[in-house]
Amino acid sequence: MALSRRELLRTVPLAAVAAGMRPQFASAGDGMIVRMLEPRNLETPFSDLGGITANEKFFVRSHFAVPAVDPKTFTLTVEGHVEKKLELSLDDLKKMESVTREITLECAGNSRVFLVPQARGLQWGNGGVGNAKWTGVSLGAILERAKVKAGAVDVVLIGADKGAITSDPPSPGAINFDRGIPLAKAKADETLLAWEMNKEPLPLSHGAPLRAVIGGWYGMASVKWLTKIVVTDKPHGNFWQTLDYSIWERTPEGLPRLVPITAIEPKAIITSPCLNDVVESGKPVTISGLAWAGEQSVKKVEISADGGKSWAVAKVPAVAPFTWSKWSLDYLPAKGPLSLVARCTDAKGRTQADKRDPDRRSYMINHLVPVELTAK
Ligand SMILES: Nc1nc2c(c(=O)[nH]1)N[C@H]1C(S)=C(S)[C@@H](COP(=O)(O)O)O[C@H]1N2
Ligand SMILES: [Mo]
Repeated sequence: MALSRRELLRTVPLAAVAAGMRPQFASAGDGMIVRMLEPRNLETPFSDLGGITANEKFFVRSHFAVPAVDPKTFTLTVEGHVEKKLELSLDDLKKMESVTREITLECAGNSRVFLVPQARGLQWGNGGVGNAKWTGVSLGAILERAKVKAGAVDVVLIGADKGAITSDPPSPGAINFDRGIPLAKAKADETLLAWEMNKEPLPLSHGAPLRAVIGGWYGMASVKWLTKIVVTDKPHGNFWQTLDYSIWERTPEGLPRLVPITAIEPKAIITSPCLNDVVESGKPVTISGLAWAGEQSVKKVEISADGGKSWAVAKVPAVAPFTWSKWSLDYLPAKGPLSLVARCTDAKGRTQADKRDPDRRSYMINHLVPVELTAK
C-alpha cells in the first residue's frame, strides 16, 4: 500500500526508535498532542476542534501497533450465526451501494484529565473527539447478504491488530481488538463500514483499508483494520467490553452490574475563550464551543459565567444527531474572575451532571468542568 508523506513521517520515527535512536518528537504528531508515542495515540489540539476535522488532525486511539493489511489481498470474512459465510474483497464492497455520513467519534476516555483523583488510562484533555464524513457501505446490507439466523444477538467486529495486555487484569495472551455490537445497532442506518474519510482514502492510522463507524456510540465500537465479522447467539463478553470499556449499571433493585459502554452522552465544551485567558471587562466577548449528544440531537446549550449559579441559553445554529454543533453566546463580563461552564441537554431531556458519577469508572466523562479566567 502506498504510504502518504504523512504516514511515512509517522512510520519513520518508529524505525528510528527500533534502531535505538532518539524518537523524533517534532515529526511524531504533525501538530498533534502526543499522548503515547508507541502505539501512537494523538490528541487534537483545541484550536483544531470544530466543523469537519481534517484527517491529519483527527485524534488517534490505538491499543496496538498498526497491523499490515494489504488492500490488494484484503478480504472481509463474515461468519458465525449466518446462513451464508461471506468473503468480500474491497472491490466487492465498493460495488455495493455506498453511503456517506457525517459522524462525530468521541473516545470513551475523552476528558479523562479532568477526573479527580486522577484515573488510569490515557490522560486526554477535550481533544479525544473528531467529526468526519465517512464513506462506505451500511453494515446492515452486508448482514442481509449473509442472512443472519434467527436468535442472533451480537455482531462481533474484529480488527487485525493484536497484542497482549499485561497490566492488571491481563488479557488471556495475545488478543485482537474487537467489539460485539447488538444486532439492532449493527443494522441501524448510522452503522457503516468505511474506506473513505472526508473524501480521501481512509488513512492507515484510522483503520485502512476498512473500519467500522458506529454512529452515536463511543469510539471503541468503531473497530479499525476490520477484517472479520462473527455473528454470535450470545452476548460477546470479550476482554474489551467486560474488563475494559465497561461501566457499572444499577438494576432497579440497586444491584451493580458491569455493562459494555454504548452511546455517547450529551456534552458541551468551551473552545473559546481558554483557561487563564484575560478578557476586557465591559466589552462583549463571544463564548463559543461545540456540543454533541451521540444518537440524540442537541436540544439546548446553556452557559454560566459564575460557576453554575445562573445560566443563559446559547445560540446553536445546527442540531443533528450523530454530529457535533458549534454554539456561541455574546457575554458582557464585569471586572473580576469568571468561571465559565457549558451544559448540554439532548432531545431526550438528558442534561450533563454537575458531579462525576463514579459508576462510570474512567469512561464517559461529561460532568461539568468550569473554565476559569479573568476580566480585567
Ligand atoms: N482495531 C482497532 N480498532 C479500534 C481501536 C483499536 O485500538 N484497534 N481503538 C478504538 C478506540 S478506543 C477509539 S476511541 C477509536 C478511535 O478511532 P481513531 O483512531 O480513528 O480516532 O477507534 C477504536 N477502534
Ligand atoms: Mo476510545
